[in-house]
Amino acid sequence: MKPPPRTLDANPFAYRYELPHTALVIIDMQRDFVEPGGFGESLGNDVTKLQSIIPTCQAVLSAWRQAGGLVVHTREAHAPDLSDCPPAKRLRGEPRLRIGDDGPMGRILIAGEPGNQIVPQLAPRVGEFVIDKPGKGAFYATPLHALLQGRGITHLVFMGVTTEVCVQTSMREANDRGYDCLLVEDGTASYFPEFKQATLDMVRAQGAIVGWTSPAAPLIESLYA
Ligand code: C5J
Repeated sequence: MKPPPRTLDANPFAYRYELPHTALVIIDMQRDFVEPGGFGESLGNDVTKLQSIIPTCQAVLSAWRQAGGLVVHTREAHAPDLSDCPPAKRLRGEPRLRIGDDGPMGRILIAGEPGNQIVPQLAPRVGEFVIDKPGKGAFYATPLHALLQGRGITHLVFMGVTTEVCVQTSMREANDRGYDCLLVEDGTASYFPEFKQATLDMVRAQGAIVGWTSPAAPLIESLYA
């Protein structure tokens, strides 16, 4: 028998989803962005802001796994020969530490390097999808859309970092492809709290123009309902 739809209190109004048609997408919870001693911190960012969401992400992930939902993890990752990294992307940003350079946890944003791995607290499990993406968005130059379409996924729940860069870009890409998206407010973070707040406001403005937002608690409650 088909499981009933689930509903939770969200902003700007209730979010309704069916678990078999919904995927949890965790964006770029990689050691280089989140951990002390990584790329993010070496650029002068306060990584405690990103670390603080790990327990919330763990709680949602655990409830999602228990409910049997599809899980997708992404990593911002380039090929070692940088063939998938446009020079414009590499040349912008901090000149002393560019994509492909040797950083504190291996080559910056290169697939397979220690800093490119997902933090151990949120490590992917067998059967979960891990998408390496060369862009900020999870759909650009990746098999994500085909994978989701193949599984009948119509709704996406987002968590991860950073809110205004890779999370927001991915959510906008998903919205344009027809997915109904929810962003977990306390499951996402930015090095710049004002950018996070602005993103939450932009996403849910004008009747959920990009999607919905909600704290983790009602989402978890809906999973256990
Ligand atoms: C992500 C970035 N993951 N800020 N990357 O947001 O460059």
